Amino acid sequence: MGKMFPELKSSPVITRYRGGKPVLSKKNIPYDAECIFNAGVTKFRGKYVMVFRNDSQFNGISRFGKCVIGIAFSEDGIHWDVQDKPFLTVEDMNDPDVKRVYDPRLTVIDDRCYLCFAVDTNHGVRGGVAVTDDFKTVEVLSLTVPDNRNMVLFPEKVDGKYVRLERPFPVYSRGGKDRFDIWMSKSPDLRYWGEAELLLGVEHVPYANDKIGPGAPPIKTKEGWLVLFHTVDKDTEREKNGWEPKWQKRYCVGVMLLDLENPSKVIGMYKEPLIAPEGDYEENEGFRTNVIFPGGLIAEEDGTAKIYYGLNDTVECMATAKVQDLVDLCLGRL
Ligand code: M1P
Repeated sequence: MGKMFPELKSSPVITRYRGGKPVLSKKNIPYDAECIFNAGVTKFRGKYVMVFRNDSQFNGISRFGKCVIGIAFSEDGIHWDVQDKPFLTVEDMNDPDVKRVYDPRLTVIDDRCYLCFAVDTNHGVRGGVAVTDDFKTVEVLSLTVPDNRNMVLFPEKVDGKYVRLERPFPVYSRGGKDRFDIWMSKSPDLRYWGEAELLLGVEHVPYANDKIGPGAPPIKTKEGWLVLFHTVDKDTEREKNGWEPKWQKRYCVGVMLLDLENPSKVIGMYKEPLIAPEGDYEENEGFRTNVIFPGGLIAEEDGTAKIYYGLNDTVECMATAKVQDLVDLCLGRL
């Protein structure tokens, strides 16, 4: 166990929408729903699109019997029109090995909408890349070997190749426990991936002692690719939390900037959390507690960024900041 970080605070550049209360929760869902969280959000052909994880059929202890990816559309990124049926389910995968689909992310590339998602299989966790043009049919382009997840795509090719961030989770070679990092790989066609390299190690984040992972798909700014990621610190002093008997992890949002031409180069990182769980609602309520899990970052024309995050594996929330402030934090100007 590394050092503990008892006091983590969000950066003052962040404003929680509705004081941190949800933009989407189970009460908005027209079918069986319990936990609505870890959504991917993008703007596609003039509308906001959100794909969200929905766990349902809670067993009363710590497990859910069902998990689907739901879909909602919005004119303003705040009020959501949830579609009557889920967007992607285990059945849609047509693969008896797949047991669960979850944690979707969205990236628009050349007017097509790409989905990254995780699947639990009988043989490990795999990361998927899929494409849709109408949010009715989905074509799965590739699935990684286990264990990998939290994949996000860059919104355009860099130096002629598609680029993704990902979070493999090696166990034997990293001491038999969580110690996971952010990697990058490239592809000529979004099907075949290679040129893998380490982007950011957990040891490079001063307020994490457990693992990190990509969060929202990167957005392009004049000074670099802006990336939100999640960070985890574990404290064995933390006891019962949420609905589970024991939950000792805290998830925060981190922010970094990657070189525009060579995105495997981190050119800046804010040394403190961008968003940390704060207050009773975030620290003590929900299925889990102390979890802020980013999945969407949208840059608006007025320079505002909308940051979407799952809270406590229970609801979906949003915060705002100025894009320039996020860049300045990374570059040590704020
Ligand atoms: O419960 C917190 C999170 O735990 C996992 O995150 P990671 O990828 O860092 O291991 C995932 O199950 C995620 O969905 C969940 O929010």
